[in-house]
Amino acid sequence: YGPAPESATEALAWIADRPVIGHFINGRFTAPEGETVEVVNPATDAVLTRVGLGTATEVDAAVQAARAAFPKWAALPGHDRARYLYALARHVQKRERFFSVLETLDNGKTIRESRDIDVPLVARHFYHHAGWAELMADDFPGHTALGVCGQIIPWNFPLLMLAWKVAPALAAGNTVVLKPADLTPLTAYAFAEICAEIGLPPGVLNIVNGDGATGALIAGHEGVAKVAFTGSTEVGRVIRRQIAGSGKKLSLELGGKSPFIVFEDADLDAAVEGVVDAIWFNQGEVCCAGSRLLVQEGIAPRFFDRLRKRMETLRGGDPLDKTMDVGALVSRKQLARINGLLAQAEAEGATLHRAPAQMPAQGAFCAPGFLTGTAPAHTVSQTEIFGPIATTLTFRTPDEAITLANDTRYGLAASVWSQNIDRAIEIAAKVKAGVVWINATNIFDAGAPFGGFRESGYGREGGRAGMREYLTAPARPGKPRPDPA
Ligand code: TXE
Repeated sequence: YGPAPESATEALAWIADRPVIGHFINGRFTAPEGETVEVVNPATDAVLTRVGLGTATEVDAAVQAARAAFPKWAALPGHDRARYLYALARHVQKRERFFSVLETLDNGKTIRESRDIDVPLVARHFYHHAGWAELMADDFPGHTALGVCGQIIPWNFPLLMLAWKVAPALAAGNTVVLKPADLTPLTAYAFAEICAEIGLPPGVLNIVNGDGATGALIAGHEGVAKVAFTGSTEVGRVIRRQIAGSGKKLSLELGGKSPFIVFEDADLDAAVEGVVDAIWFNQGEVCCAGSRLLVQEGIAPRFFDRLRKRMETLRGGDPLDKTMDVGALVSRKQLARINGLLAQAEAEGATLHRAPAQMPAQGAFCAPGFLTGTAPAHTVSQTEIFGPIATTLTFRTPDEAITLANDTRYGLAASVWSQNIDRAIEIAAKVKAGVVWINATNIFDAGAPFGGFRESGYGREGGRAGMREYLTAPARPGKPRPDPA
């Protein structure tokens, strides 16, 4: 297919120069004192480099650095903090191509997505929050920053999740200790290099690499005032229990099983394209993926037919090839997990429709597809697959659609497709989800709050609501004191 893979020379040279990825503490890059693990390119199984697993001493050093930096950073006039955020945005933009390739090598996502979606959204997020830093004093009078924020992020959008966490925290005047996922530490490390380059004051952003154990050390550290986590519902639950009663502020952005509801009067071509974005984008490794297709009975056979035809045109393979629609999953472990769920679905009576495209044998590739013949009680209808496979159910009436849509322990996102806008709005209001898209899906904006209900977590990221997560409530004006005289 067409042009040669985008050159990865610069990113590969950068990686070759860093045989071990350590930490970024107090403005300095430190070699890991503990164990290191391999960082693998999931599209080729090649070992790219190694990454340190942060120890208690390293976490403590990072928290102490963040504490020391906090008073000065919080006291800076908003426009001074904004200047740093603008500089970060500009530097990411300037190195857009490098960051995109690095993300694709580390995560397996296609270069089209890292180049056209992840990295531009990262820059947008820093620009947007630079604006908040400037406006804070006027828009949040009496609010103050919290202190040190411990932020733990997953591997599906490594740099973008960093941006979602770091930009509002710094804009509000907090300092940060962030832990990337051990599977995908590269872009966060390159971002730390930008922080050093622009002269971000030491200690304002610290990055400690590591796995779950390092994450637990950060969440549990007594110097941390707020914990922000994106990841699995299981780990979210562990963190909530771990810090209960500590007085720490907590926001959790967890899993989902988001309904994608197609009514008979929908524009079917648009809805089919919607499914492409909902479940095949980023290999389905998206917390708000439209992973449960609910299709009105009268159009179901026609809709599934069109979907199958569209699926046949998807191209899967080398993520660095600009023409690819589907890249590799993040790891072979995720591939095995997904294959296990699919085998279980078939054992429970479901039929798996798979794109005929040949996926490379080497690497963590998973052909896109969807399941029919699934019932609401099937494991696969209730469990987050986190891969490019949608489950399907049919419904007859709008009420039935709402019941099915809400038949989940999650409540992150939903998408409603109908040309009857009154009906679409009515349904949207009845679906329990933090975000509902109408005739659209997976649209993100730095100014729009994102977050879930129920087991999808709580707290919002983005916009005004997202800023509030990083601020104390204003001191209540007390009753005027009686004049002692
Ligand atoms: O997630 P984990 P995993 C879902 C998705 C996926 C499943 C498993 O269904 O298949 O989770 O993925 C850190 N204290 N999502 O196991 O473990 C960990 O190091 C503190 C949905 O990779 O939740 C990483 O940085 N931190 C999700 C981060 O948590 C801990 C995105 C996420 O990893 C920790 C990712 C602990 N005890 C997976 N244990 C989404 N909402 O987008 C682990 N971590």
